[in-house]
Amino acid sequence: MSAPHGLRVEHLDEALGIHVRSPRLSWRLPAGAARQVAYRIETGNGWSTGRVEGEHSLLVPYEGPPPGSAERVDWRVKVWTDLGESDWSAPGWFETGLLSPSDWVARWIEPDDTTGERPAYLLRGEIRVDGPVERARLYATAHGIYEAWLGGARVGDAELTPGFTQYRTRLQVQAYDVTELVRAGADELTIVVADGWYRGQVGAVRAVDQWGARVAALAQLRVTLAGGAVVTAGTGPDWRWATGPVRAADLIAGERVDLRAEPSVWAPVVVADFGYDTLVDSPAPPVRRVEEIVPVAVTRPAPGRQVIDLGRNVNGWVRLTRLGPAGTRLTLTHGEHLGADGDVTTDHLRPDLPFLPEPLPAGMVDEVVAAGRPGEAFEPRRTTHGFRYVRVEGHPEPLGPQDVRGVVVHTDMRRTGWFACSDPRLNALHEAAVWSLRGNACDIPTDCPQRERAGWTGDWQVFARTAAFLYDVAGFTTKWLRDVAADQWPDGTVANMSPCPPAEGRDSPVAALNGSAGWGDAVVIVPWQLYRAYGDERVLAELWPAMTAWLARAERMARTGLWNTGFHWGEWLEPGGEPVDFAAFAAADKSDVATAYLAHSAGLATRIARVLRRPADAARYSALAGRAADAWRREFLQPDGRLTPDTQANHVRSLAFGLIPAALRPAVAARLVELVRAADTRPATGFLSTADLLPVLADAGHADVAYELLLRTGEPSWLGMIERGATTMWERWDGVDADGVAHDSLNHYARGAVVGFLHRYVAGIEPVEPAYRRFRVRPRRGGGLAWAEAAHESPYGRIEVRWDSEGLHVTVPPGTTAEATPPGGPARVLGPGRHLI
Ligand code: RAM
Repeated sequence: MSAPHGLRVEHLDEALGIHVRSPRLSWRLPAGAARQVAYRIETGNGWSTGRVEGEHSLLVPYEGPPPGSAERVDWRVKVWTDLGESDWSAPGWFETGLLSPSDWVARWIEPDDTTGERPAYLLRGEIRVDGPVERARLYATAHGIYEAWLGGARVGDAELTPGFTQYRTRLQVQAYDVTELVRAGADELTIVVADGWYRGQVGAVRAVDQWGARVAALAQLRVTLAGGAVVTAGTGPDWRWATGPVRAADLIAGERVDLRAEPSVWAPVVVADFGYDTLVDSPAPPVRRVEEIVPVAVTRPAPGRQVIDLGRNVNGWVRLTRLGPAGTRLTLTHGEHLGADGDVTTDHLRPDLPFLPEPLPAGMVDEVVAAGRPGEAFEPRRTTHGFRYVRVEGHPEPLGPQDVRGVVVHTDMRRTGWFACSDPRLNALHEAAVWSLRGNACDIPTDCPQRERAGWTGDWQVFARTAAFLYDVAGFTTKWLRDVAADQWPDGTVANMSPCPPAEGRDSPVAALNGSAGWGDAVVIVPWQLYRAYGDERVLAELWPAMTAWLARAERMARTGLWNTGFHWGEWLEPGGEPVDFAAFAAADKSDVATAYLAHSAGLATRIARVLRRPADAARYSALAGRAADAWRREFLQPDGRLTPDTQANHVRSLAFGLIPAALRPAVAARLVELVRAADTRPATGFLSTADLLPVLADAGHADVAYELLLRTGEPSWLGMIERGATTMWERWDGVDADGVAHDSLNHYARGAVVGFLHRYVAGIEPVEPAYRRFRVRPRRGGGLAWAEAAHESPYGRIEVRWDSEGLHVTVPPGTTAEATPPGGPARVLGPGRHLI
């Protein structure tokens, strides 16, 4: 292939319905080329860059005529490289959605339901198309979650649309190519709407009706006929609604379906005026059913109960294809763990919050009544469960693995990172972290897929960097950051979770729990990690107002330089450190954590300001970082290098954030080693510093101790989780205790950030310049490993690293440079191609 390839628009594989008028275009260099010297882009609407000198091949802005609504722009690119002038690439394209409120002729409609029930509603209208269709698009969204059917066919394969955003100000519209589905003549368009996040249970307290007490839908069909005429149709006053087989559907509680039910009487809809101002596109790929799992076992722990075991913990649902005779009522209870009796237990998943009178139900219970029709199946696509096991009650027949599939559901991100080594236990640990990411990327990055399912800022703050190695999370994270910004209070407070349900936000009884250091800092740290991984400057510019508002608040709260006011989660969940008395926990001083984060985030803001060419801001944030670091040192660092508090976390954080003067770093690192030894060579860190524990040890010359910790078994340790059967990472080090009893969530990625050590230290791949344009390959061998390898599909192409008895194998993608350090040898600069050094 002598042409550029892998064309992309923004961070999307399919840029249909975008609202960006100047989308950024990326390509990969022709095979065999090492360096680009110039490029030329041409578009179908007559724009040409001419020959542009330089190496830019990522996120080059389209600067042609601003496209109008529903406009498709084809583009192609050719490059000049060390091989000479290339051919034109195969064409790429992007297509805008409905860009202006005035493009909408469709009206918002609601089912006029006064029963107080929460079924999935069917909303139906007739559309008429006279003449042969050249191109047809459907633009759709809902209050609730929806899917569309045109004629008898499902539109698209996205699930849980329109996705979860801060609906108050941002509601995503999906665009679908329905050219193949629209027929000349009359047809029916049906929108099925269920509660979803909009009206169903959300957040830590599982409040309902957070954005409204009614569901609604908005859909507009735009058909271009063969002659060029455009026909538009959509939801409106002539539509009707009914209920169907889905009697109730809640993302957390579960779904109840009666397959015998015929649609109720069709009644007229109500037209509502929600306007079109909040409608946005999604920079992320949609949620899909991405994989199916064949169960590994079906057991019968008690009469009438069958337990299906998927063999691993996932997010999604099951598809059951044997439902029994008509009238059979099946109850499916999903869980992550089995009790001593071999039956599913969900006790550990019941939210037990200090201000609730009693723990809430765990939810995740589906119910289906069979109609006895041949070929019928149950697949509850309007709920999600975090589960490995399903208890089926009420089935008259024995079930086998052939009757069930586990359906894995998450944002359909591209996989970009892999790791393997000679120790299968580490490979299992890596796999568990990957599955925790997959289990918690359901349109938003969640803390866990079963209990709160909330976009906790702290959790993505600690994991985003590792996630960005494993999957392309650029669009997914950009989308979430827009909600973080939308949720920000006028005083700069960043909400605990985004999208933030009103029940947990500024006007809620728990308002004071928002704005914690380490959590709110996600607004600075996460964009920075995106920039490093993908080279995206626009996301930095877009989030700049939000990050500076956050820093301004912290600066105000840290009047003396020390951030010793406000509520903070602190290090959170150190072994044995769960808050017993929440009031005492909330009142406890966490200024060591908060001040360290202020220094760190202000330091990142300095670097971000430089990227954005804002020298005055860079100077300002550099001074702020310096003041916070000084205040931290005055309060927590003794002249001899002793720290208060004398915890692993404090040592890790201060080393990782560069708070320790160079002369004292060896002493602080040595004390960290002592603390690790005193803890029986085990981690004693919580949420915030676990990811940095092994890296700071390795950076300080204690890679041997880092490896010992990594390979430690028993509790607490990472491999201890694997030994006790974890297939995803646990929220607590004792997620399953020595007696086999489960505690809290068994699917929280936060502690899984340790696999970043596998990528960046064991395999040794780390970006030096954004998007891995220049990257380091510096494996730190140890732990008795005979070999290790990793690959990362970087924006420029695939990086591969392997070390073994032969040496260090490195594959450097076109357009990039590696600084590779072979065992014992000095670093060498490597250009594109394969190397063995
Ligand atoms: C828990 C969540 C989350 C964490 C917060 C502070 O309830 O599961 O992981 O960020 O607390």
